[in-house]
Amino acid sequence: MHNHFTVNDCHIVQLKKIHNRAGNITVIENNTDIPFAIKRLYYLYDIPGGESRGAHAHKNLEQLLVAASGSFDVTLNDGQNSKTFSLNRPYIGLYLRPGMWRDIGNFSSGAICLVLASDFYNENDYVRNYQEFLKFKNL
Ligand code: T46
Repeated sequence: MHNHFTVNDCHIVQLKKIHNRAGNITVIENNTDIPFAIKRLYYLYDIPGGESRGAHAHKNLEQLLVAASGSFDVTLNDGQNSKTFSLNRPYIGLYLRPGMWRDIGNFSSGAICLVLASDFYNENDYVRNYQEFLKFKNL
């Protein structure tokens, strides 16, 4: 059970940017550019102004979040400390360890939150109640 990580174990990942006169490409390869193998990719988009997402933690899932377009803020909470990261470049990722309560908000108009995940969708991997989250963290 991955319940021991803290917000300080989550960090920004600078992704490769290949530039030419026609624009940029950013590449993310399994286990090379990020520390896990990708099993799933999904993206959040058309987020109405003022809305926020998240408000849950994952027990085992590792993720990389990227603002593929626009910007948003990710607030992580490990039960004791919290940290906010502003994502606003398609070549900057945020690596999330398992066991992080997250709130994602302050989405700019047209923002796209790209998520690379280490596993398939599994509702049993979610902790959606904050009191249960604190129990999961042994707090
Ligand atoms: C996170 C943020 C950035 C599926 O059926 N399959 C999937 O792979 C996913 C991710 C979701 N769903 C269904 C489950 C729910 O009925 O879509 C609905 C919304 O999912 P969720 O509550 O996970 O949505 P968000 O946007 O609050 O959170 C998601 C990720 O789950 C989460 O890990 O960090 O995006």
